Amino acid sequence: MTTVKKYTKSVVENFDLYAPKLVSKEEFFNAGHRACQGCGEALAIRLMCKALGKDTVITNATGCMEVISSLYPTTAWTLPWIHVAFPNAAAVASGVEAGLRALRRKGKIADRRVKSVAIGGDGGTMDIGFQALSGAMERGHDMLYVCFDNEAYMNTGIQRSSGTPFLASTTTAPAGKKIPGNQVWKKNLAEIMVQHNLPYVATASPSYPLDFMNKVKKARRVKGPSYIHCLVTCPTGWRSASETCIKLGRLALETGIFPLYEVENGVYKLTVEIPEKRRPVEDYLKLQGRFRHLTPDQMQVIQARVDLEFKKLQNKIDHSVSWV
Ligand SMILES: Cc1ncc(C[n+]2csc(CCOP(=O)(O)OP(=O)(O)O)c2C)c(N)n1
Repeated sequence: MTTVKKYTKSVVENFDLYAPKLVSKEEFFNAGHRACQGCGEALAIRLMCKALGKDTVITNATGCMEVISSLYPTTAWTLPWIHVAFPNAAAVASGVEAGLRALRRKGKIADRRVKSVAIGGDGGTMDIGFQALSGAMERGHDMLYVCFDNEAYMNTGIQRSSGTPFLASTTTAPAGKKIPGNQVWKKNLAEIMVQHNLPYVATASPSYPLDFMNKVKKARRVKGPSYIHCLVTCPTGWRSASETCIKLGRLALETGIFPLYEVENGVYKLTVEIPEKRRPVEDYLKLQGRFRHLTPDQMQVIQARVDLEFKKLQNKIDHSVSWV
């Protein structure tokens, strides 16, 4: 079993990436947007933009972040930003990248690297935008895709998606007499992206801001396709107190429900230490009204699945081989 690096050691090793004085004070996603109180997604977008810097074009699939950031006649964005339909953010971002390349080749724009970045929610990424995402990644565009996974179609009223956890109550899979919430296990999109042989894939959380920004910077440097799967708290859909936004992200890690790792050219590595004795999943579930109906037996079923998935990840960390 490989030893997991402590976060502090990682900070030391990557000092140039982590040092607060190198974190831009410039804002590219500004205050005054209409996100809910305690929205993890808005916080994550702000951090992502700081890490990306100004030479970036954002393509935003329809969803919460587009709605809250672009109420006519205002905008929270100071980066070039394109709002596109629900299913095609990856397709448009790949077109942006190809267009920039053509203009540079013809000498019509400065010979400077501008990163094309697509963003979408779990519905826009894992369900309806999946075909566009898979195609763009497979074609090998020099672009980054970041999925902000709040685990349901939140913008339109908390409908379940393939990112919704097992047994969470949503408006289209409501816990009641017939069913105890969502009936299927969450899709592992980070793993599906690894299977596209991408040079860089990572999981992230705004509860670990330096780790997240470090990953965005790494992905930005990759010359080719990269993917980051960012778990973000949604107090409205998760029925959680807004002040637990950061705490829930930490509990997701400490329980092993959402480990933070990266996969560089096929090599898996945990980037934030997970306690040797993980916390029980109940610590995470009990803070969220969407799991309020769970019985101790149902929690045990979830615990067993989390233990299994964690073992599978640890196995990949121990045995993965680089393809470069
Ligand atoms: C083709 C199409 N189907 C449905 C919609 C309606 N719609 C807009 S946003 C949205 C939900 C977005 O969910 P998600 O991608 O998870 O992002 P979130 O709002 O949760 O951030 C839906 C269903 C649409 N705009 N276009």
